[in-house]
Formats: sequence, C-alpha cells, structure tokens
Amino acid sequence: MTAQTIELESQLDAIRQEAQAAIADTETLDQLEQLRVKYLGKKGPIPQVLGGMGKLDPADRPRIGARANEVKEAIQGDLDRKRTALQSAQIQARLESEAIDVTMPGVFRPQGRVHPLNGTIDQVLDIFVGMGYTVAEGPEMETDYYNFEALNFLPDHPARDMQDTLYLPDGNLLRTHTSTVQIRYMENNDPPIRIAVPGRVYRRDTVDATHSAVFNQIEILAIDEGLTFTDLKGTIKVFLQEMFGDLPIRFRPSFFPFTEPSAEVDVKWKGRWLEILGCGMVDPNVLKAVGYDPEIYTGFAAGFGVERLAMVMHQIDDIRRLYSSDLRFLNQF
Ligand code: 2U9
Repeated sequence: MTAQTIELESQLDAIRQEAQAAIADTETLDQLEQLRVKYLGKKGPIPQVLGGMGKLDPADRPRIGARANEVKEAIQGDLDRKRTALQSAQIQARLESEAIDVTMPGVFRPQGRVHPLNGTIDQVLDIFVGMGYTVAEGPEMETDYYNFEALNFLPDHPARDMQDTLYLPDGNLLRTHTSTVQIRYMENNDPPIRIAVPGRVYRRDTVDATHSAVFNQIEILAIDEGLTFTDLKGTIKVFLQEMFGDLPIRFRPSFFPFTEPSAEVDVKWKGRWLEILGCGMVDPNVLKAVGYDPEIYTGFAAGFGVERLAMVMHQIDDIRRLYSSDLRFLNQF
C-alpha cells in the first residue's frame, strides 16, 4: 500500500468523522438537508477524493472505491437515522404542546334562568293554551281608534282619564292595554275566537312601589254563539285554580267601557282578599265596531297586570325590583 493510498483512506475517514459529528449536532430538518447536500452532493468531498485515484497504484483503487462507498453509506445511514429522530421529536413536541389536561377545572359560566315576569307570562299562557286559546300579539304604537274608539271609550268619557298615555307627534299613541290586538284580530278573523294576548303597555302614571308607566298585561278574549257569564266564571275559576290552587274566589261588580256587565275577581289567600283580575261580557258596541252581529255572537274577556300577579305569587314588595336586573333579587327565582 502506498503512502497516497493511506492518505486517501485517512481523508475518507476524516470526512466520515466530520459528517458524523455535524449530523449529531443538527437540530432541524432544514440543517440536515443542508448537510446531505454538503457531504453527499455532486460537489461534495467524496467525489473530490475519488478524483485523486488516478495517482494510485491500480491494485489499490478497488480498495479506495469500496472504502468511499462504505463512507457514503455510513453518512447516508446517519442522515436517515437523524431524520427519523428529528421527525419523531417534532411530532412529540406537537403532541405535548397540543395536549389537553382533562383534569383542569373548566371555565365557569353561571347558569341563566327565566325572569320572574317571563316565568309568570309562560305559566299563564300555558294554562290558556291548555284550554284551547291561541296566543296573539300586536304593535305597541297604536291609533286612537284601536286603543279607545273601537273599545267603546267615547271621545270625552272620563274613562279615558284613567288611561292617559304618551302621545307621539304624528297623533299616534303608546297603547294603554293589549285590547288593541283583540280588535285587530277580530277584524281579520271570523268567530269562534279564543285568544290570549300578552304584551307591554304604557300609562301616564307616577312610578312608585305598585305603579310603573310601562308594564305587562295578559288579556283573553272568547267570542262564539251562546257564550254566557257562566262560561266566563268557569274559565276564570279553572285559570285561578291552576295558578293558585283551590283557594276561595269572589266576583265583585265593576266598570270597564269594553265589557258589560264587568267584574273584578279576588282570591282569598292567608286570610286576605287579593285583587287579581278584571273581566266581563264583551260590550255589544265593541262587537259592532268589528262587524260582528251582537244578536248572534256573545263573548267574554279578562285582563290582568303581569307584574301585579308576579308580585302576589312571589310576595315581591316593590314593582321596581322586577326591572332592576339585580342578580341578588333575580337569583331567588
Ligand atoms: C276586547 C273586549 C274586551 C279586556 C279586559 C279587563 C277587564 C281588566 C285591567 C286589569 C288590571 C288591566 O292591567 S290592568 O290595568 N283589565 O280589568 N280587561 S276585561 O277586555 C276586552 C278586551 C278586548 C275586544
């Protein structure tokens, strides 16, 4: 073996060692690819060494060729192993960074609940829907005709004073009761009719513990052939029984422009009579206003304030609590 052969062999060993160390130090797949090009590319050190083979004793050439191949394969083997190692480290790092700790406490989201006013509305409507009524709704801005005239409020009748309201610049007004919806419904539907109407209403009222200038009502209306005051009493009795249980009730005579006769209904609870609702037989003038023949059709209606009902049922002392959004109050329901 000549000194030149020994020199080339040691050059190949040096390349192998340098490449091995460089590959071991690599931290990324990009760097690794650069090393592959550097050590195994066409312009790499091995072809250069092989270029010097011409000066060798021909008998030594196969030995150097074989050695060059060994070094190439060893470097290729190092590159492959390193690539696999870097790839699995990458996957492992991703798995770790994206891991979910199922034992960590969740984000606390407080449970919402139904507002006592909406709860009361739902309860009432459920009872009437159970008796075959349909829920109807309508606009809060109204005309004098739907709010007063069609409901038999004469132009200068003192009953209008009790329901003074907010008038808009264009002559419209904010409805003082949901009865406007029954008029609209009757204009568009033929009897028999059974509807329950929930909604917001407005009055010119000074706010105190029991009054609000904006409040909610529910009214019912039934029109058919042959309906009598007995049907009204039976309907009210069933409703109050479902709402309050089997407590004593009483009807007291009253006056509303849109019903004749009219009554107010009280429930006896803990030794006291609580005023709950107003009702009556629909005035023939109201039936005429919507084009129903009062000789054929009769009907009854009832109405109450939702806030007042909720206050009685939940023993709430001030109507303003229902509008305050105070969670210390609302969380009790
Ligand atoms: C039509 C005909 C008749 C609805 C009725 C009452 C009696 C009543 C008040 C109770 C307290 C309203 O919230 S409150 O101020 N309502 O007492 N409402 S009869 O009668 C009607 C409705 C529509 C077409």
